[in-house]
Amino acid sequence: MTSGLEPAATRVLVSNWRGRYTVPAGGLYPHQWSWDSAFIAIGLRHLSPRRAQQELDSLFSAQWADGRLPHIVFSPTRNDYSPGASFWRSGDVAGAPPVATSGLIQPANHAWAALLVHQADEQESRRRRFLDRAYPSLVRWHDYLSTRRSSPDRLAVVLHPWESGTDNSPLWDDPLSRVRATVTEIPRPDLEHAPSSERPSNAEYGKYLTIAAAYRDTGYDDADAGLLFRVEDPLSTALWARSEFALAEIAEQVGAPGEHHRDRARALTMALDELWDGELGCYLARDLRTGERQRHRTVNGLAPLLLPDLPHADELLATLRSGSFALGRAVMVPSADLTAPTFDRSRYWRGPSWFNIAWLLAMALLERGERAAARELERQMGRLAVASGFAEYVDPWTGEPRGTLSFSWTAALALDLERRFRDQ
Ligand code: 2M8
Repeated sequence: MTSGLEPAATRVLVSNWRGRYTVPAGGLYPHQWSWDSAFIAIGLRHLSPRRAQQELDSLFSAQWADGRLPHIVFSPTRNDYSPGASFWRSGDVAGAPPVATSGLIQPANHAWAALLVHQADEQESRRRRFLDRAYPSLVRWHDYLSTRRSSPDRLAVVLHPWESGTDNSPLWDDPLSRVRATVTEIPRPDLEHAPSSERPSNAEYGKYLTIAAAYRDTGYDDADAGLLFRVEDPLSTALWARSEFALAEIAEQVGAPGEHHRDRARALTMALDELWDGELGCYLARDLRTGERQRHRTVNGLAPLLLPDLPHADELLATLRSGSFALGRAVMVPSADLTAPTFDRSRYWRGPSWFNIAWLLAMALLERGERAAARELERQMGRLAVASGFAEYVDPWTGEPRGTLSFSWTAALALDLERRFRDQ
């Protein structure tokens, strides 16, 4: 057990709480983010199951009529984040909620989070009818993914690097190289909260805004043939599959049939084979505009370890332990291949180690019977979370803090993992 973790993590989560949801960080990210909220709820459930429910309820209340859960739900009181509500113009779209949101999505970890929140206090969850409310939202969300965001090979598709959650991963370099930035005004309020060497570049931001504006200008039409970015992502596919397994359990809790969710989860697991690269020993992303696989080992490609009956699990575990990710030797798990020319130890999703990824891989290792390795990740997460001031990410060799501090999912997930080991 890391001394001081629980009170310090609690302070972060309390100070980032905004009455119905938690901001990822007070300065850099002053709104509600989709996959952050799910990770945050997983930790918050230990402190207040009720707040954890509210966190997810708040996100679900911003669901679009087509079923999408937006990647950002904007606070009306803050306009110091870019691109903000006036860029996304969700109010112009039929079927968008009354509150301003972005039109993008993020990886689907929500059903998994909802199940864990329910399990934290089943009585309180039943009393407040939490799953009865969450279930229909989650069904519509997963139906949106399956009807609007599946590739012909039935893999999860991202229409923007921001949708992957791993914004400037090397996986997106080649698809981005084909995008000509037409947006020239690039506000960077983020650089007031983190050094530019730890954030995506201006060139990347120009392309991010161009791709987002093109999508917005179609009225957020997922099927539009002119969209500038369309890529199959193994992380989004793996989290969606994992959440389908959870949704099967939620369905059964509310008296609905669950088997078709399990079938979908198994189908997604099988579909991932399209992205397997035996030579690199990792799952890859594939650009649907060119058909090219993106030959980079990244944590996106390790995420399928979360799925049962994964055909290449042993090879993937070997990759995790190899020099590329150096499990047990590096600090937590570097976000990208330590040996690749694209590796950058400070810059966001191109090398630094992130706490949500360490948590996901610790879950996978635990479930695969690799308890000692999971335990080591738990120890590192607890120690580094406190020592770094709950950094957003850390240097993968020294553990030095990078990005912003007092970051909510760092606090939530370090706390969750510690509780799991403590309670066993
Ligand atoms: C980062 O992404 C946002 C855009 O969505 C940004 O850079 O401004 C990513 O790390 C993403 O995964 C995360 O959800 C978000 C908020 O923590 O920040």
